Amino acid sequence: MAEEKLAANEGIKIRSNYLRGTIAEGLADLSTGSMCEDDQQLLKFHGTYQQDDRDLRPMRRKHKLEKAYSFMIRIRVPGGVATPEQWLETDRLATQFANGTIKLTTRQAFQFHGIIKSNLKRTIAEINQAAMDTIAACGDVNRNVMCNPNPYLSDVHAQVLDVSQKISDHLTPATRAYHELWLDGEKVETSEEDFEPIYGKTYLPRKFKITVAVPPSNDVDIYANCLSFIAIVEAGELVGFNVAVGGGMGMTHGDEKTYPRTADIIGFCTVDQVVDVSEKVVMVQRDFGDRTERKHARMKYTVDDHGPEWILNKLNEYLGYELGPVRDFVFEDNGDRFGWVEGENGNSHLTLFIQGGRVLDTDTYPMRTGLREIAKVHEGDFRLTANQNIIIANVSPEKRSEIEKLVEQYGMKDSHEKSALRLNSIACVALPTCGLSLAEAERYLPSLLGELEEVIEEAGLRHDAITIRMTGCPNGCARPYISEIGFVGRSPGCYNVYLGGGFAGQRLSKMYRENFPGEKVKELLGPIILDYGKNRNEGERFGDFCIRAGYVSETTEGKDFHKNIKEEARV
Ligand code: SRM
Ligand code: SF4
Repeated sequence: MAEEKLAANEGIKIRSNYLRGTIAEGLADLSTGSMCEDDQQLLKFHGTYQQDDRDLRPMRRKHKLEKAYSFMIRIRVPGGVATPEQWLETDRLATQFANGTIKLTTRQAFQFHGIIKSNLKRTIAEINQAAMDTIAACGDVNRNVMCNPNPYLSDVHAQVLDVSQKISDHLTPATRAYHELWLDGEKVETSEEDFEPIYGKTYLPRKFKITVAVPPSNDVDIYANCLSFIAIVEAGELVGFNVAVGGGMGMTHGDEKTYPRTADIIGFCTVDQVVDVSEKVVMVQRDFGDRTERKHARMKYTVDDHGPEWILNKLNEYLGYELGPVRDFVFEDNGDRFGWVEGENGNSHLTLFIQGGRVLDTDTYPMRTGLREIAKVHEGDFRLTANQNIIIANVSPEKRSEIEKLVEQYGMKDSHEKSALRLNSIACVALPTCGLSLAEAERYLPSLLGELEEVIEEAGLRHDAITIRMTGCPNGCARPYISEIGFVGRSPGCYNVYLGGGFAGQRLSKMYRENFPGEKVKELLGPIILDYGKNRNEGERFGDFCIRAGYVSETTEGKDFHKNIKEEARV
């Protein structure tokens, strides 16, 4: 296709010489805190975003200063597993170069915010020295591969984690640009010397996301990913994976051609086939994804444009063999299990609730210090969950009391003694760092939850899990459209309110109110929560109840998301 018809980013990729662009020159120019626009796009493939502190914009504008530019760095943590040494290094770098906090993301990764340009190279180099990396944490490539951190099924989990790491390694870009730019690797002089065997020069049309789940837990939200593998365990043995394609969340307010979509399960593959299947699905998207319109370039639109059956046939053709028929499985929920649980190997695992995934110290809650002290003595590992929480995993019986003491000393003992509503909440970063946010999320959801908890108590629902998620814009980074209550930033202080998502993340929600003031949400949702407390059927979930009681109609597929919205929703 002629270059002029392609989306602008395609040209940037083609001209970049495998993601180099003029990044080296831009980093050396310290007369400005920013990078040129093309390099900002390329930097994403290296795991970093240029941002500016939006709280400071008015003041900087008033004083005619350049925006307060800094960089966000995303560290890939395939399967969400980090060693105590990696935790300690992450913690050190957060103090030395970032804003003193660590963000645990909704894709089991670490993020730093507030790194200034002159520290960018050193920070990325030191992340790599800690045996972690940032390549392909962002950009038009496969991102951090998520994996169920369920400690109940540790034998199967170990195998599944191994699978997800293999997928991650196999799909990591091959370009030597990353080593050259950040790790002082040998310089490649001509583009002929570099290569990308899977992606080619133009990489993918858009970001690509993979996850691996172990039923009955869907805590990695397979329905929101481009490609997912659902572990099938028969007679205690991992026999293979169901393959799901075409999930995604992002959309644009007011543009009904964009919509969130839940993935379709199209077949089954064996454990030996899984890496090959990932590669070939990526190649189908590489070859058939829309490169002319970035808003229509995700795998979910490729699946909808051609149909799941066509995708399956094309995939079988690329594979040279056929996927098997889908096997039975059941997902019960997409949340985390808090507190201590015993593993199969006699060790135990402690899941702690981290509000909004933000690891920081406050005057009343020195959580970051506590986790640092735990990392100093911990002999197991840390597992990041896709719900932005943390598991102190694989604690031996001998070590458990030492860890328990530290947990108590730093005030984390009751981290999970919160309402089940709060424990099942997720908020994206939003303000002040995210350049796309239209409203607050991480900084606002905790207080909104406090208001809703008053009604929850009144309804006697303190221990009843309801999933609730908030994002500052419609991009959906906290996967709000598959939660039972979703808030999506529309304008400062106002949110689209969605109800009716599936408790296991299996069904999209429906808009209940558009551009609704956050301060009136308790008034809006209070009566529904009370109605649910009184009139729900045995075992009925909040999302299902909202549909049965007629508050919203059911969304059956992505293309249906903007349909059948009640008139009063728009008032
Ligand atoms: Fe996201 C863009 C943060 C998970 C959909 N996301 C962004 C950016 C980089 C804003 C930007 O482009 O300038 C945000 C940086 C904010 C900041 O200051 O840190 C951002 N996304 C996040 C994180 C950190 C949210 C969090 O609070 O945890 C998550 C990082 C995950 C990771 O470790 O890789 C994060 N983003 C997601 C998810 C959830 C998921 O993947 O399971 C989604 C929805 C699923 C999907 O991809 O469809 C998601 N982010 C987006 C989109 C919309 C994409 C689309 O199809 O339209 C954008 C905007 C874009 O790509 O143009 C976006
Ligand atoms: Fe930013 Fe929007 Fe993602 Fe929130 S959902 S982090 S506001 S892009």
